Amino acid sequence: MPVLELFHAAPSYYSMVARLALVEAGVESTSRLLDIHLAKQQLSDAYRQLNPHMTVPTLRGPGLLLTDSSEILAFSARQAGDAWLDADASLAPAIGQVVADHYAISIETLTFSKLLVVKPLLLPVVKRVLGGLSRSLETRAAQAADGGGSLRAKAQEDRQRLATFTEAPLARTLEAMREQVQAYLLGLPAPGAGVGLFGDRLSSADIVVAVLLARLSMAGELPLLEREDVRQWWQRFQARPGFQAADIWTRFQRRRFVQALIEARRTPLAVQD
Ligand SMILES: N[C@@H](CCC(=O)N[C@@H](CS)C(=O)NCC(=O)O)C(=O)O
Repeated sequence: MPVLELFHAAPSYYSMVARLALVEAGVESTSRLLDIHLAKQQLSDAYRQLNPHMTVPTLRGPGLLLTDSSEILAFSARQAGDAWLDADASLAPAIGQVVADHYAISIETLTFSKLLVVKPLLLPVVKRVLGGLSRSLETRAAQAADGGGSLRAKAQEDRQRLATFTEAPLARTLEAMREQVQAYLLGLPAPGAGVGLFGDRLSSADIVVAVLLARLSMAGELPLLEREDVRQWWQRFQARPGFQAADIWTRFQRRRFVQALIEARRTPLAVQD
């Protein structure tokens, strides 16, 4: 298969879903790092042409453009074929349900409500950044040659984010997120001794649950995982070579964060052909 390019950011949750899916499915891709935090390269016009949501990840190849991690996950499952249990028609609906329920969890709300409960002094900074972002996106939208629909939608998303963190007490928001995640984890299948949550092979469910547990670990929320069987599966999963190769963060790595920003800025035009 010709080389695919993965546009992603090192610490980004949904980039991790894409990286892990591709690696575990044995699909090779070339890394194109973006600085989504400081330089905000995802908002550039060049990247917007590629992915109108202005989010990472994006997977591009000849005749292929996937702009959402769930699409990259489904693509990986197709590439994996019988190597993943998604190919088993009797298991596919249950696997699909675990994946869909995962995507119903707002990882961003979980991560940020936790961060802001622990560090409340960051709230004014978050408000200022989100307020500034939505204003500058609106300004660009008004001048955009293409009508600026995607920029306006992004500005609206940023206003919605702001509302999430300001309209309800943060501790209550965090509590609601914890309840949702806890219920999700309790609803997972009972893994046996095999590599996968659903049996002796991996599936899309393993990918999303592994990245979710990595994020819980990073946020100091792993105690939400009360089940011993899933804990054991998680221990085994972290020892997989693919877990290392996909660079799944279980803690915040300051030095890697900075390195990835530098690397991303060295290749600012990587989006273009
Ligand atoms: N539904 C999208 C969500 C992607 C997403 O929210 N990515 C975050 C990073 S984890 C992002 O790009 N944030 C930058 C921004 O929204 O400006 C997917 O699954 O790919």
